[in-house]
Amino acid sequence: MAHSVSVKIPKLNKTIEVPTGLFINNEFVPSVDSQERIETVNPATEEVICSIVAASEKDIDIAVAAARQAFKTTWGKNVTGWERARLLNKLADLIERDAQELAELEALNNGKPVKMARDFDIGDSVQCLRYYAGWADKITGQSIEVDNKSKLAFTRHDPIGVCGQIIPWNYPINMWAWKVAPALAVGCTIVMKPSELTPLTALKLSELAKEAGFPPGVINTVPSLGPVGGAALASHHDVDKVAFTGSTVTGRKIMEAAAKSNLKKVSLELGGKSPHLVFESADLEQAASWAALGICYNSGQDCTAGSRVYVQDTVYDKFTSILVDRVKALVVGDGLEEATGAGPVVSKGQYDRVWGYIDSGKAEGAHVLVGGEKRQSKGYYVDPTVFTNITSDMKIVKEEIFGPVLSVGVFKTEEEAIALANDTTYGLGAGLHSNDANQCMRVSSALEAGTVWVNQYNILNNNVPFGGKKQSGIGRELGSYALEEYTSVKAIHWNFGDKLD
Ligand code: TXE
Repeated sequence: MAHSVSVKIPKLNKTIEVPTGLFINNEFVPSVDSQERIETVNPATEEVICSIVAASEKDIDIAVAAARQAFKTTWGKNVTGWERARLLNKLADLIERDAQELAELEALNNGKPVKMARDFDIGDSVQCLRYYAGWADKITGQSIEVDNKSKLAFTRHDPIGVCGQIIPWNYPINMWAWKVAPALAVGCTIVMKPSELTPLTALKLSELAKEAGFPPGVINTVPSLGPVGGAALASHHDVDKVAFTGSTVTGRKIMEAAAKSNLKKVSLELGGKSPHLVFESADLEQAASWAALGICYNSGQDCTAGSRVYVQDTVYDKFTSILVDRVKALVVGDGLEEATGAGPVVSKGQYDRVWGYIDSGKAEGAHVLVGGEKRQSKGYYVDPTVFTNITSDMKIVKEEIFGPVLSVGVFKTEEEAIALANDTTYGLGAGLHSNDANQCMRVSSALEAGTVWVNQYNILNNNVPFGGKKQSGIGRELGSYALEEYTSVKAIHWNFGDKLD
């Protein structure tokens, strides 16, 4: 069977070849022992785009062996930081060259607007690769004086080895770049398992990695069902580290599998139920714009989606009326249309899940301020839905929905606002809007979250760390902090003269 399929890229009005095989040792190959295929679907039309090979456990073993071989020979042994940087920069250039094509493929498979995929997801990924290219020749340890002048200790930050990377479907290109760039910069090799819902751009990026000149086995891409390929990576005895972004439920399984196999290093970026506080001194127009963006961006399929907004009672009415205007202004439609601000949610499963939450909000007595009605047309669309009259025990307030569904509550005092914000098992993001500088400092210190945004929301930078507290995860991505996730510190104690009696 051919290892590629022709896919029509509508806006560029051309047909491209999308690889459909497993990418191992720089070649697209079939499974060695399985006929299983993954069907990719366009969530705007519900039509199948194409089907691709699904990796079996045996295929994962082969990919891990390829990554191990590259780590032991070419990549892990002879390739300098300069060369790693050159290749990362080259890959960034190729992604930039093909940005429109990749953006359209992403829009077809994920549903998000093309311009968002191109200008944000891809733009940011290119920057991420270049940022870590900058680190590749700057991995340094310390030299440490010890208690004897004839001795010295020093540290080396060695690449940890073969990394299993399991990524989700909400930002397929971004999550690929966030995982791949720091791992490659320090000299690790990779077995990447993209989400079974959105594997197409990861396969296209693998093709570009080969074109950039990465040696065989450095990046291997094995689309597979989570409980097959993902679980195999997490429990593999020859994988040194697993990096995961996805649900807290699956994160727990991955940690358990790591513990039960070889105690591999684990980093987890999991779910959230991020609070957004609006105090009476805030610029309400701005706060409403950020709150709307916080829940509508990427159709709410964002681990830091600001899904709980709490507003001070004195400005509640004014704020909610501006918020309704902002939410209604958003154009929800096919990601291929120029005017679209948010696309459908990614899949039938996610559509049913989000509507299940909307129904539960109604059943539990919350008030629908805007949205909450199903469309009768094709496509997995969910119009932004805002609930008020909420209580802390409602499912829509407690659980991650991962759709454009916002709960708005009210508070009287700063203490109450902080208590409401922190009343969650999650701790990924949090936002606050206030023009009182002391209050901004006090509240941002008190919020239990890995990232706090003050007078803005959901803005990330490649040089600033990102990750969660509580059940939102372990470890940090981005910035220099991510390098620690992919290195292992070795202490060397050197004796250059001391003799035993
Ligand atoms: O997630 P999963 P799903 C949350 C969000 C969403 C919910 C369910 O609330 O509604 O999770 O989404 C792989 N061993 N987030 O079911 O299962 C899977 O193949 C190893 C938040 O899609 O966590 C995919 O590659 N891997 C999140 C990846 O895990 C397994 C982004 C994520 O899928 C596996 C996505 C297993 N046993 C969903 N089972 C965020 N933090 O941004 C599945 N996978």
